[in-house]
Amino acid sequence: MQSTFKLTTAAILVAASLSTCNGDNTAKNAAKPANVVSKALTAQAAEKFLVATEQELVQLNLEGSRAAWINSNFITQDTSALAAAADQKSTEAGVRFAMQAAKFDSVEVSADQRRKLNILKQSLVMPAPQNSAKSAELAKIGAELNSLYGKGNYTTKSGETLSLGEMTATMATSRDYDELLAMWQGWRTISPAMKPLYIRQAELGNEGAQGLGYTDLGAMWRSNYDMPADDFAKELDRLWQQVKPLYDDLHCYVRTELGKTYGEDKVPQDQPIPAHLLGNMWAQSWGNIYDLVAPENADPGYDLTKQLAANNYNEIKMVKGAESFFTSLGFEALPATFWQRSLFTKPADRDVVCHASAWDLDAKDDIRIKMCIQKTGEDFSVIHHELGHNFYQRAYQNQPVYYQNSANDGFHEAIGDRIALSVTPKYLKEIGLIDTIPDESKDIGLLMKMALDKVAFIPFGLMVDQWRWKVYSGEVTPENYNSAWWELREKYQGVTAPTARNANAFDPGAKYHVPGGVPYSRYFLAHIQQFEFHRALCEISGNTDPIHRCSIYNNKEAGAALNTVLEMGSSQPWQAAYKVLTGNEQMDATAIIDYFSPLHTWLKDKNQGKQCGF
Ligand code: X8Z
Ligand code: ZN
Repeated sequence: MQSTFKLTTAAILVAASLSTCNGDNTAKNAAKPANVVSKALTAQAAEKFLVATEQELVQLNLEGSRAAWINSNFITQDTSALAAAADQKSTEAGVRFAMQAAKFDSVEVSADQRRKLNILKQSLVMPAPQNSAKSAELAKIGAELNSLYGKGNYTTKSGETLSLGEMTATMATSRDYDELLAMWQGWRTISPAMKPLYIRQAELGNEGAQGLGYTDLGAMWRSNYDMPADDFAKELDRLWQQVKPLYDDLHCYVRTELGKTYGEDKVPQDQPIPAHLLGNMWAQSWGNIYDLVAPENADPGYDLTKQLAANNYNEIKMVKGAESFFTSLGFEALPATFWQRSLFTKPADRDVVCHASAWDLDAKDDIRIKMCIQKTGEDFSVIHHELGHNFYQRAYQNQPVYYQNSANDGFHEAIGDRIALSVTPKYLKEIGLIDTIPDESKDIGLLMKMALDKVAFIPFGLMVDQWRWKVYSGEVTPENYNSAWWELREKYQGVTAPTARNANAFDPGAKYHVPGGVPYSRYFLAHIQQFEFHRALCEISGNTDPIHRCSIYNNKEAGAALNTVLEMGSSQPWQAAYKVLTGNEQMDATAIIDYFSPLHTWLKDKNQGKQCGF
């Protein structure tokens, strides 16, 4: 199920509950429509409608979240049916609320009422057509897609069945071209079965969006950013153009080094990089191949995965470690129920959706994460990411349900990442995970590792929704789903499929957020925003170190500033929240560019005389 954020399909509900990759929905009593929109359309009638709707939303969110939680933690036909039923109810209610809210379009209401009404009109992720057979079909498709992904695995030629977690570990550590290729191809066997469902979901979602007055579902998604939808698309392009020169130099250097490892016949130096060689199943972040591209004489000399093992960190200790960063900033510790109800490890005996997510079941204190944690430095970062969602959810819990959400969806994704940017060598030494802080001569190595994770991600963060927007607008038709996906992968990332793809391949479906129905531009935004938030909070903390060595650990002033923004929820246009923290109302990529500027200079030097580009 889904939620404003989460996953699946449907829809959901307004802000409530959920967050990021998690799910839930809303709508409690679809059988008793809130027909509180009186015939006289006045500001008082709007208020009455908003109050009544708020009560319904609270109930719907709770019901939808519970069904989604159970389904994601125990994937069976029955739990999928229950989750789909809750999702249908939420979605139908969400559509009804959106239609009713639109009736007040030309009524004079207060700014606060207008904001709430607009939120009701825009917040569905997968709106259903106003037809109960179709809304049931849409909810069922969402649950099925989610199950196909959650249950996905690959049986090798020798008969071994591998989970995504196992394949992810091999993608991160193997340096054997053919083994990597087998994993890469193997995982993509899960998605051809999704394609007919996805086609129908797009049709129904578009019909739902059109019923609410949008040209298509992509336009509806783009309208969620306190600016005209077309301007939002332009903003993404503008930000990408700012980062692209840095990305291009990173790509060029990495391709050269991979050519040395695998041979230039396997990694042609004038072509996009084969997608299975970058340390990640989707080639979306490349930190796992750091050892292949580490700058000579500048290696910081520690590997966080090894340090976690050497210090006996198990999954819980990793989560406790991340929690203590937040409490060091002044945030209250997580509630006991978080520890009792979260899922931290992959169960041996049942199917679960392993993709990490953070949940807010009741918009009070029942916050949880669900994650099949691997004891790696990479997952230590993901845990910070997830807890960022949970601390955000708790910070805005006193807002009206309409505003129990982040300022824009990029904020929700940026907060935990921003904390993880403070997991510097100085911090790791302070908590006893490493013994010595590498000196300045190792900065290029530190920056390289971070760039492989963060800069490499940015074009991927952009292309996923470029693809979906084209699907929803009809520019890309089902026959071209896969070829259009790879055209965008090549255009933005300079990454290519390592083998010709079969006619039935549906490679977008092998990325969680596509079957999960989670919009993806939020992660692109988050990767720009987190560096702006980092810069701002480091300044507040009185940091005097170079920005990539700044950690706000233990700094209560920075924590208080962060909390001010989190507490606002989505009560103001995101530009206002942005201003509170950064002083600007417009996003800007200069913070990430400045952060990596020493590395960029180094890369340009290394790339001199090379034929870069793809
Ligand atoms: O899905 C996530 C989080 C949950 S919201 C683990 N992320 C994106 C992904 O894995 O594709 C975080 C970074 C990008
Ligand atoms: Zn997230």
